[in-house]
Amino acid sequence: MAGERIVKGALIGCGFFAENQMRAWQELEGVSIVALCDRDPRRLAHFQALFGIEDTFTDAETMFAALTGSGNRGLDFVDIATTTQAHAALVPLAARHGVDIICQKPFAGSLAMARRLIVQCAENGVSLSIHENFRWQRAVRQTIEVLRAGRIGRPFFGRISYRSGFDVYKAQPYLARVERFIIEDLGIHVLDIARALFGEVERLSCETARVNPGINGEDVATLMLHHDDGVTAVVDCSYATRLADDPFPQSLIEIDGDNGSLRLRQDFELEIHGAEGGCDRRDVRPEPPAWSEAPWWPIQESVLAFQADWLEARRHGRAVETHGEDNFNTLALVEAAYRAAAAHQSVVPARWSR
Ligand code: NAD
Ligand code: 89Y
Repeated sequence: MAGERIVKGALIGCGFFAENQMRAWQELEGVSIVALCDRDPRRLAHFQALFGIEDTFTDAETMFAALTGSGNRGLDFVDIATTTQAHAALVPLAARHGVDIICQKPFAGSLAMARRLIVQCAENGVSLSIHENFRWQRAVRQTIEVLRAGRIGRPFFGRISYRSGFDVYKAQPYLARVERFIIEDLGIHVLDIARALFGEVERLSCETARVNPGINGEDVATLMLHHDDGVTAVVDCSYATRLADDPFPQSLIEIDGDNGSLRLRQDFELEIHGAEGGCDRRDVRPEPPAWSEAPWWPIQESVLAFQADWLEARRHGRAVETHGEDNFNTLALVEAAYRAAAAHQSVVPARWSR
């Protein structure tokens, strides 16, 4: 890395989750966030003080004009950490200014908008990466790697379960107001894990419920996926589950294959059961960064891992796993889940094609 040019980025959206992204950028070598943007001057000032970054803007257009183009200070990428409503304006703006783009989930707000933004990035020759971090949690990643290495043969059944009663509305009050809650906010990550494990989905069905009367959307969802390769997977999510030992924010995973089974348990133990009996047990607990705080360890660790991979991918001229086109297929599962829940029927999800 010695002698390599520092990659310069700007962060748009100085909110709750962006703090993790900023801490991760500051921990990584060879990258520097040189400017901050938030339309709320108080949040901007808070981040400026917290991270010691001088250049701040309340308007993204002004920021790009100041930092890009000939004779300017230079910008390689933008990290968009706003909520979804801002993507439709910010992604094309960044693409027009020729900078690579990282954008938070849930991307774009609709499949039609996602398609438009993906095409605009391609036409402007900039990369689009979606900050889809759950598949980068150490426990989840190790499960993916053991499966991909063929340790249990061909999988035929999976269950990815995320059940908690953690008060997510405290730090993210907008989650109580949205009409679409758990599938779009959280299920999207779990569906992305399902794709990372078992590939694309041919059809799915879904049932939802709202248990908490104080919110507008669904806080429970149970999905059944039929994957192209024949795997049947159950994805179940809940923010209405009361447990003395709440696993937030862990995804627990069960996979049965024709040559063994995997079990990712709540105590961060990954069991690899062989066809001949016997079981290897791996400790896959998070190795969280120093700035990480309970219970967010697995997520904060995965933010650092995702951003480290993005940087590595950029150095080697490859795309990250969750590039725009890839994430379109995760978004398509979210859309299909809401359609399936409304119709009480199984639905064939859309799939990316040009
Ligand atoms: P937030 O409301 O706390 O922060 C968003 C910030 O963006 C606000 O400060 C707002 O003023 C700013 N903003 C909005 N539009 C803007 C614009 N056009 N220009 C400049 N600034 C603008 O939200 P949050 O809880 O931090 O969530 C942000 C995103 O992160 C959401 O999409 C959420 O789903 C996602 N998120 C992801 C994870 C994960 O693990 N990947 C976890 C939590 C949240
Ligand atoms: O917004 C959500 C996410 O992406 O991960 C967990 C979360 O913060 C609450 O569901």
